[in-house]
Amino acid sequence: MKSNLVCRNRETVRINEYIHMPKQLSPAQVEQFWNDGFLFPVDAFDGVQAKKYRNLLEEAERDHPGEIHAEHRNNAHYILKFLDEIAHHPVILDVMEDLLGPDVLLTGTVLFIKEPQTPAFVSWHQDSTYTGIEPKEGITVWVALSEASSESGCMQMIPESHHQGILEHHDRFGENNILTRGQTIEGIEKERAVDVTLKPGQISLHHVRTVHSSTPNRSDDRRIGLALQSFIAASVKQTLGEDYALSVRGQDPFQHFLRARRPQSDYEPEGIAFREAANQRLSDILYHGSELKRDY
Ligand SMILES: O=C(O)CCC(=O)C(=O)O
Repeated sequence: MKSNLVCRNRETVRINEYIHMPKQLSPAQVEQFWNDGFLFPVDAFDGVQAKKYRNLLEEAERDHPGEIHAEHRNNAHYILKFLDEIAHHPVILDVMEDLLGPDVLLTGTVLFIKEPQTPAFVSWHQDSTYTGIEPKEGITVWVALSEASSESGCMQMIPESHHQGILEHHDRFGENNILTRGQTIEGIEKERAVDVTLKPGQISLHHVRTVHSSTPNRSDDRRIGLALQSFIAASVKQTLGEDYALSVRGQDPFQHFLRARRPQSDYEPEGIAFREAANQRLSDILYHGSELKRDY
């Protein structure tokens, strides 16, 4: 089963390569992604543009703290046009098409912000453990809006860990653990971990079964990332109720997800209401079977 999945991925890539060359990645990068389960850095936009996006985000945090803050971090791209623009960035979508094929959906976004010199961390986990997607195939793109370094608490990945199925996770709900359930895989060989360092405007990609984590921010700047979480091929299903997704590239011939709404302007009432509805569905999915529940 495990090797079938892997072979199928590689086969899919080879078929894509045969029909058309990758649009953005080199064939070596495509191979590296499927072998390792992650790839970085890829340049999406330059540092000047990244600073503009960061300024817009910090303006939103300052002027609309009820909408954008650490506990209200999910799916802000449904109410802010610049986040919707990042989610539809042509370089990012070309990269997703290179890896997932012509029909691509995006199921959501999460703002992962760690304040300077704070203990917030993310425990070792696989993204698709509680998301209900089947098969557990897809890619998270993490967009750096500030420097992600070893000091500022960048993500760490375990190479080739996506070749396994879902490992056992224990819900820890740790105080400084900013993952929803504080879900944790024990016994990771940390010496094999690779630091995913990024400059503002660069992205990393990881498979939704790749084991990863991140440590506290010990730097004097904020560590700001937008996780596009996750991109899936249109054939992937949601098995824990119904969820929304954006059709971001190609067609959506299967319609396994409800069609999400894009913002026409920032903070429009329809957008705010839609985000609340989407976040409620997301919360029902992520906390399925859990006795405890957090606000994010
Ligand atoms: O931003 C972080 O530190 C962790 C993000 C993460 O786990 C993810 O994007 O899947």
